[in-house]
Amino acid sequence: RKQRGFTIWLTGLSASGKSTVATALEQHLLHLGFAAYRLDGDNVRFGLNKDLGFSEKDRNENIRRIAEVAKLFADSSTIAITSFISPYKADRKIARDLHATASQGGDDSIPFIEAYVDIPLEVAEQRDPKGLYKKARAGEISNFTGISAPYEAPEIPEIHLRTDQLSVEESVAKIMEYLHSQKLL
Ligand code: GGZ
Repeated sequence: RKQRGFTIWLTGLSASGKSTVATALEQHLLHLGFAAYRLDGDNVRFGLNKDLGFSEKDRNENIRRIAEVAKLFADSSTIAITSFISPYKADRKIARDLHATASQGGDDSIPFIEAYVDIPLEVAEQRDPKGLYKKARAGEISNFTGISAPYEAPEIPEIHLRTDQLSVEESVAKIMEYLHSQKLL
């Protein structure tokens, strides 16, 4: 049977490990011969979404566009892996509902898998690889997620990754287990 596309939607705080897990998962899938493509800040926020900042409204639009693009990739039988904070529950629901809507000509919905990349805020703040939490605490960055802007954690994500307790390989293995259990691979 031909591989079906789907979207793996990673959500979590800055410095939670989203990009690291997304990159490792993409590599793993590519090595197995699956078509996979990662959408992240580097290839979306500097291009398609370079007109958007970090206000609530701009984040709403950021996530809406990313969801549309992920759906297009998935519709082309690629495994789309998105790696954005996506802090608002309502936005993640919009992304999910969009995938549930039948695609052009098809009657099938596209699977949408939410993976919560979960670490305590304190750990993210200790990691602070780019010094952004420090700047946010000092008031040099406004609307910073977890400090001066909300992060609404998923209540029932398909996959829950405690990345402060799991290695990158263990996180990838946990995602792979889920995908196999759902017969997505
Ligand atoms: C949160 C910010 C902010 C503010 C810049 N709040 O750790 P990073 O640097 O590499 O990842 C963060 C990234 C978040 O962009 P997203 O597109 O994922 O956010 S959202 O889904 O909420 O639209 C961080 C950097 O951008 N960054 N300012 N104020 N993160």
